[in-house]
Amino acid sequence: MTTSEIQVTKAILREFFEDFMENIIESDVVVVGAGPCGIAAATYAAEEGHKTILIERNFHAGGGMWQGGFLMPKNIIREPANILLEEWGVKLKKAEDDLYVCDSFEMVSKMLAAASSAGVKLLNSVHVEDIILKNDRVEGVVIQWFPATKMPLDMNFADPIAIKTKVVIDATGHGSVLVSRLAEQRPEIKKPVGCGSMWVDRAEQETVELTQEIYPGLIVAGMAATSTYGAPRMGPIFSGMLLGGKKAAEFAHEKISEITEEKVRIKD
Ligand code: 48F
Repeated sequence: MTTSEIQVTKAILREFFEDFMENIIESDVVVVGAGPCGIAAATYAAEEGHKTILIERNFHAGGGMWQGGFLMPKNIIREPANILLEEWGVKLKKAEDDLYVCDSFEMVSKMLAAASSAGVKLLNSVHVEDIILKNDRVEGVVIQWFPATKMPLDMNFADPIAIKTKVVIDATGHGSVLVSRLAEQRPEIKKPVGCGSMWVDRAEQETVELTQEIYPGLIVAGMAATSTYGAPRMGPIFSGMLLGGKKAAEFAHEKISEITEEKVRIKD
């Protein structure tokens, strides 16, 4: 049997466009940012049966997990977030008191494997540059190929496209990209202030507490929540991110149930 170049090209195009039309253009949950928080959020949302898209501007997913701390690829987790990682098959070694340590590449790869098994669709190399803000609700996001955003300004005439969803989760990390965009247009939403100085205990707890629906249709989670409200940074420890991601998925589930109930009520 011979394989032609055209067969390879056709297979890529057919699969990409079918997938995009069927699964991506309209979804239940869009998670922006594939760091620890975003991957956890997307996995739990998909496990609830929601059509879930995870968007990452880099070629690779994993965000801050790859570098561990001080560029040393060992990640620290504290109880009870170790249980989440153990469920995804990550090998953890007890470090100090309630702390565990694992290899960064194992944490990233096993979390991504869990996301994929749950049915999450990953759009990588895609930059989310805006939200769709209609009828006092976030209804989707505006996307562009990340390499296109790197073109020199005098050549950058590429318009983006949009995808629709029921709930958007801002898991973009320190930049709180979607909340920033919302704050530019809604005076009641304060501009993200950036995170405070390092304080592990408080930060780990507050990042989870601050994960919330900031506006109808938009949930802010993980480091994006910390930066939005000026809570302390946590440094190289990831439990708050995983627990924040889980909480964001629970909020998304509640919101989708409310939307579905509302639709049924209107129909009746
Ligand atoms: O930064 P990141 O890992 O955020 P997180 O999941 O976790 C924070 C920790 O890694 C670490 C920490 C210790 O716990 O403080 O910082 O909250 O992942 C954010 C991801 O979002 C992507 C970015 O490339 C990264 O992989 N991202 C950011 N802006 C956009 C984006 C955008 N506009 N469009 C698409 N992806």
